[in-house]
Amino acid sequence: MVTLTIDGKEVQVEQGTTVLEAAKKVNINIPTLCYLKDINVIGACRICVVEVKGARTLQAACVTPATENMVVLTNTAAVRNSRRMTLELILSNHPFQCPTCVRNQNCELQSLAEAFGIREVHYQGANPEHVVDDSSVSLVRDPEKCILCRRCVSVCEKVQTVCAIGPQGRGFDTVIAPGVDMVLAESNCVNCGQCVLVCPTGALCERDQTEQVWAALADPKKHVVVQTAPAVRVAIGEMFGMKPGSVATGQMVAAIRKLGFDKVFDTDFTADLTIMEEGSELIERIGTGGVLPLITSCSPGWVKFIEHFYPALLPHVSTCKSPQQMFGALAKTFYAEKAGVDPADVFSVSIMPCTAKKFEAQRPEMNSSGYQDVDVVLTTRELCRMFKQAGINFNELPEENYDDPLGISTGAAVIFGATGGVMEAALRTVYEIVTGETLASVDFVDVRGLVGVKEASVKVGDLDVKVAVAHGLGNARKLLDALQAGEANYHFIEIMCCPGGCIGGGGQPIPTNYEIRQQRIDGIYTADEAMTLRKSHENPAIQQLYKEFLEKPLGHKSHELLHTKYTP
Ligand code: HC0
Repeated sequence: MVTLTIDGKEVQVEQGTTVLEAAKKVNINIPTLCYLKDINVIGACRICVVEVKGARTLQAACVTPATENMVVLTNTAAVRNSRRMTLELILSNHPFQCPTCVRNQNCELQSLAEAFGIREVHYQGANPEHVVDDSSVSLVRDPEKCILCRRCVSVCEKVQTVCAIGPQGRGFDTVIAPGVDMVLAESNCVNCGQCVLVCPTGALCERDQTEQVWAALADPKKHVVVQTAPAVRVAIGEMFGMKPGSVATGQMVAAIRKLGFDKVFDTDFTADLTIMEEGSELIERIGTGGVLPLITSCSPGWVKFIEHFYPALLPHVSTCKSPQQMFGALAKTFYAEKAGVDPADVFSVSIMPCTAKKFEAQRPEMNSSGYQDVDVVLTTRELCRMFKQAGINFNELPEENYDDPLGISTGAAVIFGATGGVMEAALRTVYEIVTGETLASVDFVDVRGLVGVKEASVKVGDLDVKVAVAHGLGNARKLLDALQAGEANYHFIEIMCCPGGCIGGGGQPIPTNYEIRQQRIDGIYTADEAMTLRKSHENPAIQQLYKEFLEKPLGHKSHELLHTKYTP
């Protein structure tokens, strides 16, 4: 341990701790525009400079280790002047588009400029012109707004191990891009949007499709239905001042209904359906000597990752479509028929925590209703924009329920939104179907939480079912490397693209950090516990769906509508 003094406060930290982290420990907030704990620790932005007694120059707190008897001052005239000058230099090369920027009022650069009272920029930047890259169906990249902090590069490389973007060019001409003259759509970007979550400005954002939804809502010919993903309900409240993890399902449903949707349904309904289909696929593969381990297929960033990086392992991926796409296929078949609406007039919107879902909806495999099954995917952030445009007072809305029957779900479905949730939901059902016994406890806690790779073994009848769960593609890579090396002796693996699972998706409110991810996960399990039914096979609307329409899991209709194949 070392002991140092920061602004007169004594603090004890472990050897190797930076001054920035030591300051946090005593509640002293040092601003920064590039730092990300354990991910981007490069001292690039120079905003976090502090005075260290005995040092000749100001030191960047994020890369300066705390040492014994060190005396640090974080708020002196020299420190403030340096930070102000750095901010002005950054701003001198930044477009002044704040009112029209997607990150207006949620921009770290803007907040700091405001905090430091910058009213004038005394420097003239080079301001080179760059083209906006809007080639991706999920993400938009605006190099002119980029401050070269490298957070996006580090997240893409170190957390997701995708390495889709990096610095290109030199000096004022430096841009963060997939390659010289290359656009995102041509790269191996998996559309996860983790780069968007860490971008301090508006240089990276989701492709906004709210206008398409407004147009559909205004079209009297369109029957507009919406589904909301499990993870949206525990995050959306943050954009209206609620605590992270607040379960705002009822208000969200009420607000969506106010926008004018004809029906408000729940992705959780088809999450339960996914368990019926995927659980049956697992039982079948185990029973018939099929390819094992079976790996979940519901996270589209993950699917694109395995297609790019491990195509030989694709036979392990479940043939089940994701709940979003199962919903889309049913909306324009089963539901349209039931509601007496021409499927050509059904406009199907989904609200997702995820930017990659925009990509998934447009995949050529996702047209089994005879139309594009899901027409538009909006992220949590885009939905909030619509609420704000409509003047909806979210916090004051009385709670409302989803519409029937595609709005009925169980606790097993809501936990899909957290890492380990799909696995836990599957175990709840597979156990009871195989053994015919009722589970003493539905809580499989070994697969919960933010540990990168989790393992468990569950006795199901005579078989010890061995499972593993990974979230974040770097962790997924570890499991896939083990599988390739013949060292992954599992029956079933859950992989979610984003750290923490969908609650940490690239379309969620900003900020999304480690603590907030944990709070949203807590919200997910609170929502699960509040449900009367907590096992997918007990969902009465799913039972009815099989009776009326699908007949049985893995049946002919299921194969037609709910399954697909990803080919290398
Ligand atoms: Fe997810 Fe899903 S749980 S991927 O994270 O499986 O985005 O929330 O909607 O489809 O249900 C995202 C979240 C979903 C799907 C579900 C799955």
